[in-house]
Amino acid sequence: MSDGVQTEMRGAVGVVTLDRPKALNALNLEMCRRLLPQLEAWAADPAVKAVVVRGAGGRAFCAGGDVRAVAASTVEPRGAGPERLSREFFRAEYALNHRIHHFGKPYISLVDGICMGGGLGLSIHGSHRVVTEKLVLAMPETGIGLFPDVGGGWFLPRFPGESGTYLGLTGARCGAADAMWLGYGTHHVESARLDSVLEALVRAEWGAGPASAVVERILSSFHADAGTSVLATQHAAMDRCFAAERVEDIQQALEAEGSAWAQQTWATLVHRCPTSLKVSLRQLRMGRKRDYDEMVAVEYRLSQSMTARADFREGIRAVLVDKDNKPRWHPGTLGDVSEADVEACFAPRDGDELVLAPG
Ligand code: QUE
Repeated sequence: MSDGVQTEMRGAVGVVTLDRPKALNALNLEMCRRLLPQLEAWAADPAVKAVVVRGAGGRAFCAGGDVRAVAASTVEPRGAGPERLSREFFRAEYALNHRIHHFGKPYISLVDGICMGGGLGLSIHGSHRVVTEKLVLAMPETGIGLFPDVGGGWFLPRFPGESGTYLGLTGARCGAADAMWLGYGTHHVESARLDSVLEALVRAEWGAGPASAVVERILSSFHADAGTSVLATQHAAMDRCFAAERVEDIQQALEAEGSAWAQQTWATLVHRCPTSLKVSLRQLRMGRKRDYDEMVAVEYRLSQSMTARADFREGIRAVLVDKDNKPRWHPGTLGDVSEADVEACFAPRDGDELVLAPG
């Protein structure tokens, strides 16, 4: 059995295929637990020059984490196992992201189709991301009562201007040209040519020089212009509206902006979880000044406090179970989310902190 993920060596390339196509390759605990030791082994093996990660099924790279299973586990009767899933899953997922972040060899994601949330965690921390015309990229967590995790507190503030604040709060979807503009995509290649990209990496002569130079040369030879980014055209308005320190002020700035983009964005924010919005903005501002490893520890605290809230189960119900897309949030308005409520979500967890090996 593949346990949702296949791994194999091809030439000097370790190949990972995320293989849960019916769930759009959403990452579950078993997949994280298989991948982490495999990456450890490949990092330590001098015969491995590079790693390639891709999704099976042709529709998605990875739709996110298996949040449905996590939500189900928070309502099951307390016993020996399932109620621990929230703890075990986020620990395993963030440890995997951390391993990729510090991998040290070329780690190339072939991002062909849907890539959301946990899919960014599997790709953005590596060295290269090849995106295609099928890319749909988003951090949609504020729509299910969570927050942009898997390092979002670190990578979103490092996108151009306030684009990361915009993406993290609204969950807006981007295409390939946007992904290139953000710096998420390092190369843009037609979907139909991805097998040839992998083949070229597998056949490469690695020699004695740096493997990264070989990877760069190969990926560049397949690269084609991705066209005009929609995000880029909204850049100035995004910077004007999303620079504020309070979500209420962002909404007010969008009202004052008045454009069709601003009206749409305002309408999107109104449907997001109010507690998620306030928690996420604080997380994103915190991440401006902290390094990646520090933000992972913060995000682990948030993963535990946010998945324990009723809004998370309600978000999963509305978006993934009943699919009515009409979540009823509590509190239901920004004004009813107090500073103390937000602060409490960030509180250190006695005996349950995530401590990962430094760099
Ligand atoms: C926010 C999320 C996720 C999401 C939708 C959100 C997420 C996730 C999935 C998802 C989608 C389709 C599937 C599946 C999972 O949707 O993390 O198994 O078939 O995994 O608004 O964070």
